[in-house]
Amino acid sequence: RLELLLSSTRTVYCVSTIAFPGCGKTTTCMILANLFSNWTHIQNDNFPNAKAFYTEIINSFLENDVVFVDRMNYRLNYRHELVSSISQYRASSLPDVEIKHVGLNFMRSNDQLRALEIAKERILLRGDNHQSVKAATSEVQALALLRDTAKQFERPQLKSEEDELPVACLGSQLRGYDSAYTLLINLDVDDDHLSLVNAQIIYEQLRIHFPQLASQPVIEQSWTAAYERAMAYKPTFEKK
Ligand code: IDP
Repeated sequence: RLELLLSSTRTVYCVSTIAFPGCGKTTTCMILANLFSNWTHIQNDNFPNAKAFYTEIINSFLENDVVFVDRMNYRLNYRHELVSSISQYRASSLPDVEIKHVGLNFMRSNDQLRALEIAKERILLRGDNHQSVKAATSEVQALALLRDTAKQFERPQLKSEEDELPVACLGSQLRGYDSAYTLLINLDVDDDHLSLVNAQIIYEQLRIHFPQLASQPVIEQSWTAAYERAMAYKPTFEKK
């Protein structure tokens, strides 16, 4: 009865990325958000400050069941800041919903080498076609950002001794602040794991863990259409 009394009207999913630039965060999140009208995607790079970013996330939960939150979150502290800011901001304006956090860790493997090569190629190819990383105008700066974020990257760690991260694990299996995730999905960035494959892995894991959320298999044509739209994306906002 207590459970009934305290039960929320709706569960929403805050699906946030953990990656360095060029891993395909934006593309992967966009592919998934393109599949359903009540799934959406919010990029930190489209907002001038944290208040605007978090306000948009909270507002998005009113009409969406899944909000992909696209930010690097490559350090444990940033992930903690995201989760705690969302709970602060929701307190003032969001009615009774339960927010579950799902992490998308693009660095499943300990070996960053191939992922870094791919990210570098993509960043250079993307050129100035990004809100803040302008690889055509200032290549040195763009590559320094990649190097610095990769160096400082704090991979989620299991509590148990084993080093290999499974494709999916529960927050209770993770160390420290990462235990705030209900589910962590671990992805690779390599020649076999381009953004479409990663989006499909994420969808499959959401289906396994939250069947009510992703109840139907997605047909091939829908994947292709969602992918093509995501790959054609060009940002319009300039972030200083
Ligand atoms: P990021 O958000 O992690 O920085 P994105 O902007 O999604 O990464 O991707 C970086 C660049 O690589 C973009 O120009 C994007 O179109 C391209 N890209 C992303 N995924 C793929 C892929 O699977 N194959 C080829 N190019 C991709």
